[in-house]
Amino acid sequence: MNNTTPPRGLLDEALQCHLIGMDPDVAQALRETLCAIAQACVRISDAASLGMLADADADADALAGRSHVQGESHKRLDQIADDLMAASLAGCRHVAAWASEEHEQPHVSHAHGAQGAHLVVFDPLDGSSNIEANISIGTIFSVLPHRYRGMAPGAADFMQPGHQQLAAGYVLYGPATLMVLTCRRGVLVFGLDRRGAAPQWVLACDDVRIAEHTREFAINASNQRFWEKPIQRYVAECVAGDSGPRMKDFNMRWVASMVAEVHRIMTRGGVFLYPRDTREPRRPDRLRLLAEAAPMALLVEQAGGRATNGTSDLLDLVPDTLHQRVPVILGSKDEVDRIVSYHADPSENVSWQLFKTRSLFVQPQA
Ligand code: AFP
Repeated sequence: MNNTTPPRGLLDEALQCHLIGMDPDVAQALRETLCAIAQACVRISDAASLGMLADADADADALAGRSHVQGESHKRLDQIADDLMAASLAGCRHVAAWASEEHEQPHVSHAHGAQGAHLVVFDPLDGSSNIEANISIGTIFSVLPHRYRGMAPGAADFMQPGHQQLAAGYVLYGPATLMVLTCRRGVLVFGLDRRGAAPQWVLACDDVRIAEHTREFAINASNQRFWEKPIQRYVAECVAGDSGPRMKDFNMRWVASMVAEVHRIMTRGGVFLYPRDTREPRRPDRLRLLAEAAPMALLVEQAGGRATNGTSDLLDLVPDTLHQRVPVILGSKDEVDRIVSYHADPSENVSWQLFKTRSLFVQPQA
């Protein structure tokens, strides 16, 4: 990440500068939608930072017969995050509908369903299995165009390939709360500054570039015996280190929180793999295309990296269902190129390379 001369500016004004040259009405709509998302994430950050204390407050309130803040006593943090995002999007005049990882169906805005310019997809709290351990978690979001203005959108309107996204980003709730954002004009990083009377998103970097070369990979190695051959080969070669065909040592990381993994890659390069596996034949893929893979792919590509399912660019995949899952391989370009070449190698005998993006395979259910 290149931030030798840190830029400054608050979210709205930074986006105003960043979107110069775009149709002013289109730019304003995008700014307002992104600010609504960012505002929700400030509140999610507040809730996340309370951690176990939120439960303690709820317990104390329950014992005393008091109702907890917003009636949210004992709600799981991912449900709270989901509610906060939904409330913020409902108040934004440009959001026609939103789809959350937490719900089967999209939610159409009561007030702006027909006229809103945007559809928003989000994973309110990615890595939520890490919450109890106080490990970094995050929110992932994607803004798609509402193509049939004048009509209330349905699930079919969300079935757009990732390259149609108008913007995408994530918020990382770690030692610092950071928002990493793209409007297809490079990648920006904002930090949440809590020193003033009200928390503010401050621009910290306006040109994130992912290192092309890396010696670091991230994968859940406990699934090794279930991977397909190209992934087996890639990881075996990395692990073989300087005595293997790569002739250099590699390092491995696994946070089990995709936002944290992607942010590490943005910062110092690397490759993240959640490949197809045969653990549960009816559910060979783990990550969701619309809420996780596509927004991360847009960010990574805008930062000079590459994102694929092994045979096709993630941004080219057209979802069949709202919660469709896909294999995800993303990060430093050279490594992703290498993994793609292993998938294309006929000697690796990848059963599904014949079918490319989708078709004869039964699509896994959410
Ligand atoms: P949760 O939000 O259910 O914790 O899932 C997060 C995630 O989808 C993604 O962030 C990680 O890459 C992946 O799961 C880690 O999963 P495993 O470590 O269980 O393989």
